[in-house]
Amino acid sequence: MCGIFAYLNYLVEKDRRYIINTLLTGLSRLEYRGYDSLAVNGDKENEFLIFREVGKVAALRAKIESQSTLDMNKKFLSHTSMAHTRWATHGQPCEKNSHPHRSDPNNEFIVVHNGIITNYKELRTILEKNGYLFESDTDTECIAKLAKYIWDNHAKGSKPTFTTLVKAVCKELEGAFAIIVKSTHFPDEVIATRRGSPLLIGVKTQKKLKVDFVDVEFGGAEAPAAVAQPKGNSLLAPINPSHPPMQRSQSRAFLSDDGMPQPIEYFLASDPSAIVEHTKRVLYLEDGDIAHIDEGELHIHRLRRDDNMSTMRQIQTLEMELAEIMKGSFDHFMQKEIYEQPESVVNTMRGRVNFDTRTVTLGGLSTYLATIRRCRRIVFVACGTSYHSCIATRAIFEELTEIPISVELASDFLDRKTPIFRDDVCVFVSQSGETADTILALRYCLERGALCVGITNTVGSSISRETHCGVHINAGPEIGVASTKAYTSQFIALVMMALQLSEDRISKTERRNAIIDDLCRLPQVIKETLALDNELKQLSRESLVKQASLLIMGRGYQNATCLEGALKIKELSYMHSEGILAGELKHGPLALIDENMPVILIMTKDSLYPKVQSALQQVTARKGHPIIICNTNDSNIPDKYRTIRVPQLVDCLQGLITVIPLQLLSYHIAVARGVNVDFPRNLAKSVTVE
Ligand code: G6Q
Ligand code: GLU
Repeated sequence: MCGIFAYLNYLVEKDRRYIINTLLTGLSRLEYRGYDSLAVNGDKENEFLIFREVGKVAALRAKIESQSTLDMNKKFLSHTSMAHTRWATHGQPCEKNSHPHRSDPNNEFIVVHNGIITNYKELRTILEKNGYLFESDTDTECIAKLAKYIWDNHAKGSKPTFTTLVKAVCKELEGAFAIIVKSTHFPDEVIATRRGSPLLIGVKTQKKLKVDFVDVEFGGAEAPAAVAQPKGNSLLAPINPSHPPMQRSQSRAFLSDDGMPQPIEYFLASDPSAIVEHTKRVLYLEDGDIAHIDEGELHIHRLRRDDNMSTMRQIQTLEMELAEIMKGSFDHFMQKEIYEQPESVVNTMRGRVNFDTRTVTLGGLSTYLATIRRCRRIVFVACGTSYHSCIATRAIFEELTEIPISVELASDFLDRKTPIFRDDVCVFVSQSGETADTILALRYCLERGALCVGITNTVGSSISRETHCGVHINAGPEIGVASTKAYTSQFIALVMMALQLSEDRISKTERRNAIIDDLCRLPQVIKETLALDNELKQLSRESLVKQASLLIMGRGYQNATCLEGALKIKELSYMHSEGILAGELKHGPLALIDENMPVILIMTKDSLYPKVQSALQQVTARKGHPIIICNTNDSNIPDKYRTIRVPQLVDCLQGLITVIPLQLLSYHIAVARGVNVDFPRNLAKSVTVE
């Protein structure tokens, strides 16, 4: 999700100014990922100084520089420090929710974290029952408190090692995380571990490394179950004394010729963009790796041997320069975000869809479910792409909930002064959560007593704060102005909402199960669709880039795809494009069709397939020659048509797949036209004015 950075110097003297500047520069390389809050700590006789500021790195820098009592010239021969830029998922963007989070006022354990701990509520309940007082609203804080809980529950003389302690903590965590932990009990040591979120280690030495790998170490004390068992008595399984703490092997990679510790610096980060300017020698941690740095040595541990995982971590050389790394191997953020969709859809569903029990739990709605089920109607209000995600899911909402649904463009909704009543439920969908039209519509509905639900990608945004309840789509920061991964995550969040609302309807069970089963397939099916990229790049350059207009037609669940695809084409390539409901063709748009008008027709297998076939005949009868987006296994399409074949999903989810070729086509047309893809003219990422 966002940005972690840590810097460790061992036998390499640095003053506090250098250390803090290194941390701040590291954060600024990650800043594009988030904009929420930052915290930096510098050591002082084994006490941690923590600085926090909400907003850009510059604000944090200014805050630190204003600390007149801070001796920036103080030198440290060895030192460990860490920093974090937060993309809030749990808890408003504010100082108290900034990282690092601590176990207690003495900072016995402090943690920076990327990701989402999905069982944080359960952990927090247990820890609070045991007297651990929380200071923040984040999921992260339970990691620090859990570490102290485990530490406190081991008698003097049988305290766990740092590695064993963190292993015990990780065993209790569910969800995705990359964390870095420091402790006053283990001064100048650092533990870093990951599960589902990236984390890598840069190594910088004055002498050439002897070998280019680090052995993974196994065995040693099995991490104990650390907290309450289901029956609630929170017994701590003491670490079995017959299993002495893990043996420390030599990290051969970093010993100098005479076997003595050598001066070394480590840079830990969630993205190579924060490391590359210091060193190109990096080692990527794998899920489940527990990296322990102590006295200049790096040890990598694992809970247990994993047969299909290497027993060593190669030290690699980063080839890319900083500029490219910010976008990874992609040329634009939009392209990166299109390709992130197999992962972003997983994050949207993480901890919410249980594919085994086929249940959906949206914690943010739980206390309002009964009210929403009894409402008179559900009114969706949004703008642009977010509006299209509502159009895309309107039919499945109606089918599963049997509640009347209306979908409104915020500006028109306000212009009409649409009647809204106390027994209405109004759902506001907004990636930024700051769109002025949508906010004004929200306040209009609040004034009229409706229950207001927010679906946003930005915790702490105006819409997420002013609505009664809501769902965070967890798509991660979307930098490109043209919305792509936010669209598919909004789409999924709304489908999840419809699934949860209908879980009490036995008659819908079979349909719900089919949808949930296909949500499980989604990441792989998106990957397969992304594999069409080169074909689409060629198509855009051969047939579309020079066109003046492009019509995109479909109906039913694909109507929204046509609208969204047309918007992408317009806003990225400045080419006119229009999404047309195929059923409306004969009511006017058919007049536009001739042999020169480019048409894309979406004809995927669903109940409306025959009707879309007749639209195809109407178009071809006027010498139209449409490109057809159809399913891979569709053998009814005559060879004379250019097809874009995509995997089939259940009808109400198919739009998550058919939109991807249109995202890619719009991207390639824009690139071919030399448009600034990430920042198209006249547009802003968040339209905060009416
Ligand atoms: C589409 C654009 C734009 C956006 C709207 C609504 O690619 O990003 O249409 O969807 O401006 O923005 P929010 O979703 O942030 O309210
Ligand atoms: N879930 C944590 C929080 O909300 C970390 C979010 C992140 O990855 O920045 O603080």
